[in-house]
Amino acid sequence: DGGRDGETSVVTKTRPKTQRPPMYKVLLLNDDYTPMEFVVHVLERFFGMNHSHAFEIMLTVHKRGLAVVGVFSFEVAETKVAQVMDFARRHQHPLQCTMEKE
Ligand code: NFA
Repeated sequence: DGGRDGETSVVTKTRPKTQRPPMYKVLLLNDDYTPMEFVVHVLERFFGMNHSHAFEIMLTVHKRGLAVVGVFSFEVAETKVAQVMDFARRHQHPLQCTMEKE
């Protein structure tokens, strides 16, 4: 839709809509039982955070109930959630990790 180009003095440019893949937020949820050190370890191990950043995010989850720990493509987010859930289960901690479309 080039508008009225050629008809009047109004000129518009068409810009093809570039498609970006949907992104997914990975959320970590607070609970009363998972040790703080375990959560810090999870954030370092699966989300590549350094110790002080991991500690900061862990405290945010602890205080606010949840936090976004990363934003990824569907496949990567799905893998992170599965890895965290499996790791927590193997260590018998109730830690919950979920994802939602951004
Ligand atoms: N609330 C947990 C505790 O006091 C710590 C925790 C933080 C658990 C973040 C889950 C997520 N031990």
